Parts: sequence; structure tokens; C-alpha cells
Amino acid sequence: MNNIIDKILEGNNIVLLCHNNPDGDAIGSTLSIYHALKKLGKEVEVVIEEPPKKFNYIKGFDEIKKESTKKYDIAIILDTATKDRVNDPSNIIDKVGKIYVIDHHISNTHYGDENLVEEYPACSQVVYNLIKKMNIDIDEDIATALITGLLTDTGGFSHQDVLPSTFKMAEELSKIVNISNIYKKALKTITKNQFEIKKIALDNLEFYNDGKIAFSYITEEDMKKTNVDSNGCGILVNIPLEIENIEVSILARKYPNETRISLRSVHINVNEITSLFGGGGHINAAGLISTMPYEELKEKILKEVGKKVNEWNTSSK
Ligand SMILES: [Mn+2]
Repeated sequence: MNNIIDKILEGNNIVLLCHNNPDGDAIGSTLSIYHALKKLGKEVEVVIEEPPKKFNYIKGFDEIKKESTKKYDIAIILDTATKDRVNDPSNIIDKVGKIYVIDHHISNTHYGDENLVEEYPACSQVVYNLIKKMNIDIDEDIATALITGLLTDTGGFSHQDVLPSTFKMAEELSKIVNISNIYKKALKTITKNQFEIKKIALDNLEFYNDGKIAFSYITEEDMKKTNVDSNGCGILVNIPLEIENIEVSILARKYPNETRISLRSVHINVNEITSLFGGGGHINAAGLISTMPYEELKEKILKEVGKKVNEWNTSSK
């Protein structure tokens, strides 16, 4: 960690980037380090195409640039496992001096000049450790950004990968910000449009393997009709996890030329499944993009997920 701190401190003109379809952890980890570096007097900019508006309560949200032609010495890329997933419409990373990667995905390919990749439930926890190590005072703005990342990536501390140190971090942040209020904004509020697309996804829901696998889909048409972008659809895959005995929830987003699939699991490693199809992610949350014909893809994924679910059932009995 010391290495990357020294390298970051050498930079003066820094750009912060995160992944496509940015979620709460992408925005939270990016804006927390944004405030931290500004405190050190660095010139910092955040470039994210279409950050989800629901996170506009985090200070600095309104300063996010959609694109930039500026030249920077350093790009710090947060929460992004692979180079092709970087949310970078202006191709900043092709022109920048150095690329430093800060991430928590086990599938990270270490594509930076320096890589701080540690297995934590949220990238925001990696950033928290970094900020502490840099002796930067965590104020309300930093704390709001960090807790947003932590809450959203852990599903409100409900995922299997939450660590004792995650609660310690939350405990410290709870002295600075009101976590309940942020919880409500980050996790418990959806728009009317999201509610409409949720109804469609629930209508399309099917069950497999004795009700242990839930599969649903939405089409690009549905997204247009309800005016919800792919970001806004992020909530859909989690809904079936509320059902008793569900092991895996799968949501497909159908586009004319490709299908995007998200998987969530209670126990099994879905990252191993998405890896077979060129995707990635975490043990309990992973995704992939495929150009395979939809029905064929659906069948193959259900087969792989089914195998894992059966294996887990036999081994856990
Ligand atoms: Mn994350």
C-alpha cells in the first residue's frame, strides 16, 4: 500500500475514473478519494459518464465531469476489474501518464502501473484503509461517500463477504454521519419508473431446480418504455433473493445484438460461472455480456448454475 501512496502523492493533476454502469460503490469510492486528495491540495477531477442521480446527496456529485479532453499525470481507477470496463468515454487512459488501480474484485487483471487490489466487500473499504494510512482526516463528505459504497456493495451488510473490519469501519463512520438516513437514500428508495420495470421483471420470473434458481429477463424495449437505464435495472436481480430457499437469482437484459446477465447467489460462487463466459465479479455477485443467441445462452447458464447448485446441495447435507 505504501508504494501506491508514494506514487499518488507524486501526481498533481489527477483524474479519477470508475466502471461502466457505476453503482454506489463506484461513485462512493471515487468521490471519497476525490475529497481526500483535494484536502492534500491536489488538482483532481472525476470523470464519469452518467453517474446515477440517486447518489446526488454525496458532496462532489455535481462536480463530476461527463467527459474531459484535459491531460492528466495520473489516472486512478476505482472499483473496476478490467481495463475494458473502465467508464472512459473520452479515452483518458490512452493519454494519461500513469494508471493506478484500486479495487476489491478477485477477478481484477492488474492492468495498472500500480495495483492496490484487496479482497474486501467494497472498494470503499480499500479506499478507507488507504485514506487512514495517508493520515487524512475523514470528514462528513468523505464519510458520506465511503458509507454509501459500503452499504450498496454489501446490500446493507447482508452479504456473506462482510468482515468484522467492515463493521469497525461502519462504527467509525457512524460517529461522523447518520448511517440510517444514508441507508434509506442508497438502498430503500426506488423511482416510480424503477417500480414499473420491477413489475415487468416479476411478471417474467421463472423458477428452476426445485425453486432454488430464479430467472427473469427484461428487454431493451422494456427499459425504453419505462424510461429506466441499465443502471436503474441494478435492483432487479436482487428481488428474488427474498424468496425462501432461493440459491441463485439470474437476470438477463436483452439487447438486439447481445445479452447482459447478472447473477446473485446466497452461497455458491457465481464468479466461477461468469468466468466461463468471459465475465467476472465476486463470489455472490457476478455478470457477463454475451453475443450468443439468447435461448442458447440461457440454457447454458441455467445448466452451469444448476450443476453448482446441485453440487452445493449434496456437499452441504
Ligand atoms: Mn464494488
